[in-house]
Amino acid sequence: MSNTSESASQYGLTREQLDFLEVIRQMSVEKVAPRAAEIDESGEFPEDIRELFAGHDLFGLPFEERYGGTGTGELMLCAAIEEVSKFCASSALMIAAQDLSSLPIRLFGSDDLKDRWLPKMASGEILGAFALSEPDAGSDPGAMRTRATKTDGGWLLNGAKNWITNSGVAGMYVTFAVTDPDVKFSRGITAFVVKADAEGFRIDTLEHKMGMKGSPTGQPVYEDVFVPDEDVIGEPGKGFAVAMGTLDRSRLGIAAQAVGIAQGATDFAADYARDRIAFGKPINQLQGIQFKLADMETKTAAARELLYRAASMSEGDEPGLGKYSAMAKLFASDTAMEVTVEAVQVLGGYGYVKEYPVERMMRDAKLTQIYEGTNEIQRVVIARTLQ
Ligand code: COS
Repeated sequence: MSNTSESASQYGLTREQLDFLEVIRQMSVEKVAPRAAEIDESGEFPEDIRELFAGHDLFGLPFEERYGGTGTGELMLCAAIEEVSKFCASSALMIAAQDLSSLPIRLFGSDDLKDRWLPKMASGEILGAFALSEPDAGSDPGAMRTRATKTDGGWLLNGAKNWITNSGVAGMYVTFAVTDPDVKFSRGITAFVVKADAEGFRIDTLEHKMGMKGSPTGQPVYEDVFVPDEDVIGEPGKGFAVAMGTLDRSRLGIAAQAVGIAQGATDFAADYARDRIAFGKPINQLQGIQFKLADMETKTAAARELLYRAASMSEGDEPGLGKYSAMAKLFASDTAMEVTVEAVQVLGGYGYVKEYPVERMMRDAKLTQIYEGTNEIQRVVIARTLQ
């Protein structure tokens, strides 16, 4: 039993769900791990992994059974993201991004929107994207400039987004735009579903990133893109709350990714230290290395506990979820960064070269401190609950 399964069972995963988790772990070890370095090196979106996940129902994890999902809840989703992230964080991001991009519809969408989009997303036939950030509005999405103006039967969108995960591979982009520039910005924003093949929509640039290279990040551009009224998510003017309510939950997925990266790096460093001989004995017999490994394991376990506590709150609709998901994301991503830096140190010169996965893990970990709200924003969200 992995430490993920062990903790998840204590937070209420059923026998059946634990078995599913074991299948995901096996699949990650056998099929995902051997592809991770190649995916990182080529920077190409791994269609084979997407098919693998679709075949094993991994895209169904965020969804209820009535929409073709697994109906297994938030904790199972987090545990699954964690298992995959131990071996390839870019691949795990496909699942987290499917959660993020479908949450606006799941939480705020009409029945019609749910019926039209969720089954296709649950099967993995369509990947989604969440287009909130802009070149000049990342931490402060209320300052966005993308506009939607009312027209007959719908809206016309104009503007550009930035740093959007799944750019170019998504079939739909949940897009936030200002619909009422006369009111305080956050009150005049509306959420729309924009189809990838809509006229006037294109992806301009794809970024060359430090890490998470198998996940395409780009800049969607909107030029008079028509979106029919029925593709508005929630009420016009209430889009900011749609974005915030989504992020309150989706940040759990990033925390899970960070816990997975941290555990993957700890496991790899521990295995290495068992085999690597220096001064006539395995380096895991040296206290300098032992203390590093002990701290890595402890911090990762603490991050997991906070994450599972937050994930359990999400299932029971307990108040305070936003605060807990921010705390889980903050703590887990800072842990992933610290732990992966230490893993590189344990491997020494081998840690710094691409033959070993820990330098990739370190680069991937960095993004978890930045996306879905920088850790400074998480501290803002947490601090506001203390005032
Ligand atoms: N859930 C629902 N509604 C929320 C909310 C939440 N968690 N947080 C704020 N709102 C509502 C407020 O109630 C307020 O509504 P009214 O205008 O009707 O009063 C509105 O949203 C604006 O709230 P506020 O004034 O607090 O917004 P701020 O601009 O000060 O922003 C933070 C607050 C910093 C929390 C927000 O801008 C944020 O989360 N930024 C980071 C965004 C992010 O994560 N970007 C990453 C890219 S997405 S991958």
